[in-house]
Amino acid sequence: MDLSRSDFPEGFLFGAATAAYQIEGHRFGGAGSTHWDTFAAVPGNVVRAEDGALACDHYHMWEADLDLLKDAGVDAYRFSTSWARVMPEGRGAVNQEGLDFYDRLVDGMLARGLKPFQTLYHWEMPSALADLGGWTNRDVAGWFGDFVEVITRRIGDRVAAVATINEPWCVSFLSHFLGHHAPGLRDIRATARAMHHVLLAHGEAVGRLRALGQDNIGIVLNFDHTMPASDAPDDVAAAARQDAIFNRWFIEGIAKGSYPAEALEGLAPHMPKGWEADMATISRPIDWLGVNYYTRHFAGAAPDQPWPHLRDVPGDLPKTQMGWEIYPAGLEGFLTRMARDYVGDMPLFVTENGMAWPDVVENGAVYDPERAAFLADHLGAVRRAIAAGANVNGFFYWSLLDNYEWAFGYEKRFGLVHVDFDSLKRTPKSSYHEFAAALAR
Ligand code: IFM
Repeated sequence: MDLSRSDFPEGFLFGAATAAYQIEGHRFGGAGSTHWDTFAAVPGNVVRAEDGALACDHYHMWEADLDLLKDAGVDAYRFSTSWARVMPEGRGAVNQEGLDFYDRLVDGMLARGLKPFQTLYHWEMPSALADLGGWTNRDVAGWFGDFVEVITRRIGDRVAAVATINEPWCVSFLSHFLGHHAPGLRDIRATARAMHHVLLAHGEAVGRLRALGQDNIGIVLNFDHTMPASDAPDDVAAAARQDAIFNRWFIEGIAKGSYPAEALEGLAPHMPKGWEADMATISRPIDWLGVNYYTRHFAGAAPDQPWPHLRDVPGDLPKTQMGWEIYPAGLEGFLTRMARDYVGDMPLFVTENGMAWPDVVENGAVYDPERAAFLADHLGAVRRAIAAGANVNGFFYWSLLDNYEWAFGYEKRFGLVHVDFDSLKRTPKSSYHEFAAALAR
C-alpha cells in the first residue's frame, strides 16, 4: 500500500470498527434477547439461520482483539455498546455484568492508547421493546434516552466520541420497507414511523448526553452513490427519489430540520401525527458527522410498482463478495457534498468503509491484496476530499474482524483479521499487515 500517515493532516485518526452484536457473543454475560435473535430464528431470513449468540466470542477474547488494534498501530477503535446487554428488557433493570464488560473494554482501550469511539445503537433492539413496536412506537425515543443515560453514566467519562445511531436508513427503510433486516417488515406506515422515530431518538439522545455534560456527540449515516440507469427523465427522477430516501432524509432532518420533498411525496400520508413539531429536537446541534460508504447503485423507474417506483439496475464495475460495485469516487463525493450542502466545517469521520472477500487461510496466512487495494483507493478518495476542503478528521476500516454480517450470517468476510468461526482463531490478513506498515511509515 503506497500510503503513509504523512499523506494525511496532522492528528488525522486511523481506526477500525466493529459492532456489539456482530462480534461479542450475545449469549454471554446476561444480555437480553434482541430482535435479531428472533429474526434469525425464522427460516429464510438469515443464511443458515445463523445468529450472534457466539459470533467472535469477543466477550471473552476482547483483550486479544484490542491487542490486534494496538499492534496494527491504529489510533482509535469504533465499537458499540449493546442496549440489550446493558438493559436486557430494554428498560427498567440494568445488567451490571454488561456495564462491567464495557467498563473493562474502555479501560482496555485506554491502556493501549486507543481512543474509544462509542456507538450507542448498532441494531440490538431488545425483544421486549420490539414487542411494543420497536422503532414504530414513538415511546422508543424515551426508552433509548434512558438507556443512553445508564451507559453514559458508566463509561461516558472515558470515551473520546459518541455516536447516537448507526445507519438510520438500515434501522428504518432496510428493516421496515425492504424487510431484509430485523424486524423484517414490509410496510410503508411502519417505515415512515421508523424513519422519523429513529431521528427523534437521536435528538432525544443528544439532549440527554448534553445534559450529562458529554461532548463530541455525532451520528453515523450511511450513503450510497446513486446514479440514474439512463438519461431518460423517468430514470433521472427515480434516482432523485432514491437519493432523497437513502442519502438526504436523515442528514436533512438533522442539519436543516426538514425532510426532502421527493421522499415526503410517498411517506407523508404515513407519518405520525404532528411530526413537524419534532424537527427542532431532531436538528439539535451535533459536533461531528460519521459517513459510512461502501458502493454505488443505479436506479431506474418502475412505473408499474407502487411508490417509490424503483428498480435496481446492475452496474458493471468489479464487485466485492457482497456483489457491491467498487467505486471510490463516491466516497470523495459524499465527503465534499456533506461539507458543501449540510455541515460546513464540522468534523467528518469516515466511520465505515471496507469490503467483503471470500478469504481463506492457506499455510497459516491470508493473502488479500484485493482488500489492500480497496483500502488504498478509498483512502486516496479521502485525501482528494480533504484537498477539496472537506474537514475529514479520521477513517475507520470496517471491520477489524470477520464477523456476523446480519442476514448473510458468517459468510461475508469484511475483516482485516480472519476469524475461523469453529476454532475462533484470529489470523491477521495481509491487508492488516499492509495497513499497519502504512501507519508506521
Ligand atoms: O456489517 C455492516 C455494519 O454493521 C453496518 N454497516 C455496513 C456493514 C457491512 O454491511
